[in-house]
Amino acid sequence: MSKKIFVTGPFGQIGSELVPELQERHGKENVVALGHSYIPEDYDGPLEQGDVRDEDFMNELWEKYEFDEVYHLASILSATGEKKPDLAWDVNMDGLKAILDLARDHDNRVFWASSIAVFGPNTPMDNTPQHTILEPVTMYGVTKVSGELLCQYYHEKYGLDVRGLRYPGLISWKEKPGGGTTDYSVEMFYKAIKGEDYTCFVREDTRLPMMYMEDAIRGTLQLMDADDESIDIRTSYNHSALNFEAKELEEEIKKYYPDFEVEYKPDERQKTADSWPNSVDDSKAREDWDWQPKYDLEKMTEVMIENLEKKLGV
Ligand code: AKB
Repeated sequence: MSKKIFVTGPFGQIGSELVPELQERHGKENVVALGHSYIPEDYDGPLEQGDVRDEDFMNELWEKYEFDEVYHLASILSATGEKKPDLAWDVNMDGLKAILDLARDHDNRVFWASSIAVFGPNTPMDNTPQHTILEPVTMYGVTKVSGELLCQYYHEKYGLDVRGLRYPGLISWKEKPGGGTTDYSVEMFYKAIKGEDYTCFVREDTRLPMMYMEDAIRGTLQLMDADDESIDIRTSYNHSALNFEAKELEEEIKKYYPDFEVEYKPDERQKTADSWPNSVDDSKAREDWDWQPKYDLEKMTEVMIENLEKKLGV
């Protein structure tokens, strides 16, 4: 059955691939996108422009559309958050609180994007468990841990059906990521395909959990489709697919572009990368709602190159 859906951050890396799937399921007219600064010229569907933190504006939207479900994706990511910590706190926390309040008052279901940024240097680095030490060292991570607890609180206190995923670094060709620590994994593809060398901002032995976007979107919809009784994590689920060292990605890309050269020059983002796990245990997601990734490093590299070559006209 069609639902009225509201999406924040609809034109970001995740939103640009999730919105078409939601439009497919519920009909274009039923998916309302909340644009902020960047709006693609060819966007086709109901569109509003404003700030989630503007209470009057948001109340008007709820009156106008009578939403059933919210996908709250808008967020300042880790690297931008380190440059602008106050902004990251305001956008990530006030934005989430505003959405949770509206959803509670209108009996909506909510999806919220958390991240591996909830983990920190004291967290076990390998196969990081679902329930573990959460002591992040970035403002982004602080907002994600606080946000997870807030979601759980709204579920316990008000019965709000809120669900979330701790996304790893997401790799996609449709829309570039912006302001994250894992952005190098996407940048490397663009440079190789354009025939340019790449200066990577983390060390070559930096290993991080990553995921191809198609897996991330499938996981998101699968989580939202799951029966209420099978969901027993209301903070956010560990969500995992693959992990690699930066050098391993370079080598995989070199199978297609043997002349591709990468120089490793770590900058301040290395500290954030070092504080995140090498790999994440997502067995809870697998048990509760049958999560199963499809893309490994080889397959992801193949489809990234195939699609980016088309996109860039190579
Ligand atoms: C970032 O690098 O900030 C994001 C994330 C892992 O949440 N891609």
